[in-house]
Amino acid sequence: MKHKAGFVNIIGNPNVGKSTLMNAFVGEKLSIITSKAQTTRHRILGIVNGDDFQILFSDTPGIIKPAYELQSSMMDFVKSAFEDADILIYMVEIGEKELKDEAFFNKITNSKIPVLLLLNKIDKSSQEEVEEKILYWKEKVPNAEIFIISALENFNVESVFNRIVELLPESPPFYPKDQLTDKPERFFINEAIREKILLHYKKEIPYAVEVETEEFIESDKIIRIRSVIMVERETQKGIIIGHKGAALKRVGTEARKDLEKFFNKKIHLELYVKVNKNWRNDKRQLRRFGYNE
Ligand SMILES: Nc1nc2c(ncn2[C@@H]2O[C@H](COP(=O)(O)OP(=O)(O)OP(=O)(O)O)[C@@H](O)[C@H]2O)c(=O)[nH]1
Ligand SMILES: [Mg+2]
Repeated sequence: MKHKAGFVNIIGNPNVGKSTLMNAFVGEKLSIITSKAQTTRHRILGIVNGDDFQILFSDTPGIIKPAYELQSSMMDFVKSAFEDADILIYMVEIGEKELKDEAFFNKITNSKIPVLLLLNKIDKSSQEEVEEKILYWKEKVPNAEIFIISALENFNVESVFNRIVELLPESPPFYPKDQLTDKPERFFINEAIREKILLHYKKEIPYAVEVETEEFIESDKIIRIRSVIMVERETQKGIIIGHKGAALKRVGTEARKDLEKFFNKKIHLELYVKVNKNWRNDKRQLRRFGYNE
């Protein structure tokens, strides 16, 4: 049998469920998920291997109009996902309209490659509403094949997967067949910590935070990790730490539990907080944090 392989890139507005879908396809928690917009900041590869196929899923940040350098870098990841896709997944959720960004939306409607439009979160919706939305999207994106899904409840995800396998071009694998992602271990540590910050802090705090792992020492029984949580202002540092350090402790405990599952090993996690003024607009620092293609 001929081998198939290709890039299947998931794009759409913030918070529609792109990361939930990629994790469902891969069967691992590669991408963090929260109810806040702009949870995903990077392009994250999730690889699914079969005997005669390899699918390279890319989760990408939700499409926004960038207001600062970090967000511009996030949109560069989206652009790159348009460039190398063999199949595009355009995800929308029940109740939303087309992308506000016209240039990106035109790229979808003028796409030369197959577009699968996934209408997600149908678990939140009535049959009539779903039918009405299908008609709406057929007219807006006539070149797309439409699927209704619930990424959260794993409804119809398998039909989409089977269709992807049919559409994959013939190609040898791009990555070793036992590889799951292109990101290093430290990336997933940073993300696990950032997820807890998105979950537990309000307003601008999560958007002012970047996490960097400075130490990762693995022995037989335990992994020792030291990570720094960077914020933009002194007041934010106080909020992250909380009264007698309780808030920071909670982040550490919850992230450690997730990481113990992810690495399947005991973890010792040390966290500290540092002010790093204006990192979100500093191109040199953003590069160091991995915000470049
Ligand atoms: N009810 C319902 N909720 C869903 C579904 N899929 C995702 N969600 C929820 O929607 C929220 C956003 O999910 P994510 O997967 O983080 O969305 P995203 O598109 O990756 O978001 P960004 O990374 O911020 O662009 C989370 O609270 C999910 O639990 C679904 O099928 N049904
Ligand atoms: Mg996401």
